[in-house]
Amino acid sequence: PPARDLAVAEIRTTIVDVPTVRTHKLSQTSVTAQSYVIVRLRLGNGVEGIGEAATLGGPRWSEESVEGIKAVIDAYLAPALLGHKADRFVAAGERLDAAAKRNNAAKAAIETALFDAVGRTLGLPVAALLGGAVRASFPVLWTLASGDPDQEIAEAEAKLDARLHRSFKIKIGAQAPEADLARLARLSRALVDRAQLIVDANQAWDEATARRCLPRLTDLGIALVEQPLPAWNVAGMGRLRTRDDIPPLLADECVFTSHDMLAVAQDAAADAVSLKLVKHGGLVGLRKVAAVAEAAGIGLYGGCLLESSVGAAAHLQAFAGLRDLAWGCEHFGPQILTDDLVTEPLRFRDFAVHLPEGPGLGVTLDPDKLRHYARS
Ligand code: MUC
Ligand code: MG
Repeated sequence: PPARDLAVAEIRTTIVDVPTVRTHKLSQTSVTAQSYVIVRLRLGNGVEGIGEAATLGGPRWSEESVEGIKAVIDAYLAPALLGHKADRFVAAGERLDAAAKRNNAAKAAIETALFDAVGRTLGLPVAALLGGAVRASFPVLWTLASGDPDQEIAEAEAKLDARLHRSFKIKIGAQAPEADLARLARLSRALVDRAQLIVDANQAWDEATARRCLPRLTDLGIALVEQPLPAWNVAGMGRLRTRDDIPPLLADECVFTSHDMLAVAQDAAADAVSLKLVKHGGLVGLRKVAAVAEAAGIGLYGGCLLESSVGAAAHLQAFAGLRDLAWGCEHFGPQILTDDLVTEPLRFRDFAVHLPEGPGLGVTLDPDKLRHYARS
């Protein structure tokens, strides 16, 4: 029957720019709008699936930009999947890898759209296609990243009062270590009794700086430190972890592939890993990285790249099936945008973000919003 025609018939890509409610500053860049590539993938049965590739400040957080992602999908990845049966996810991954090296965010957006389209066809959530959900809500943190501690304390207070977030990730590395330590001391004094505080250096420190500053973060009550060293210095992260006066370490930019994850495990270089579709090339890849981490006793953290509700829903569908998401998640992205791209945004309540219900990703693209934010 035509409803079962799962062949990929058409793949369309659109670059969108959505303003953020405030400037978001990290070590290597600063953004006032988030840019995504939205993928719409139509099957032979007429069902459309959607996916999103997020970036952060152009090709600065990683090497992919929305312009590059769109070009690679249009010229190489989409042609490789036309006619392919959408429910053959692993075979689709092989085709995408044969068509282009790396380009993980681009591949993740297409693979997400495959999962959404198949889920919609079968009337099943994507989580069910991945083995089934073990949770429907996720503790979610908020990132403080204006760089102005007065503003940051006020922002955190508002989030606490609204019962939206009680864990905060502070972005450091845009200024000298001593200035960041002074800022962190202020934030810790104001918040540490009522909230969990973690820090993300986005690779800003060298090993000597990390050796000097990390014990001070322990004194300030910082619960976790993300990617203090450059992504290449996995051995350095391992050396830092032999000390007992530093907070636990979270691997982010040093883990893209499952091979990267294995190297981090072999060097005992992290206590936890941040899982992101843009790094792992899709939901299948994310589950592979998670499996290697689990095998090594490394905790799982649900990472983000400030996705809209489209990309955030895809992550939640994948996170829903992980046995233990010890460190919660950070899919606050929809809340930092001035507007969303879906008809019904994700629900944030009681310090958690909730798995949307319904088939596929559980969210529906709003065509008017897509048109409005599309780059001309
Ligand atoms: C990153 O490096 O973790 C995620 C949250 C945030 O504020 O920045 C991103 C990227
Ligand atoms: Mg990070």
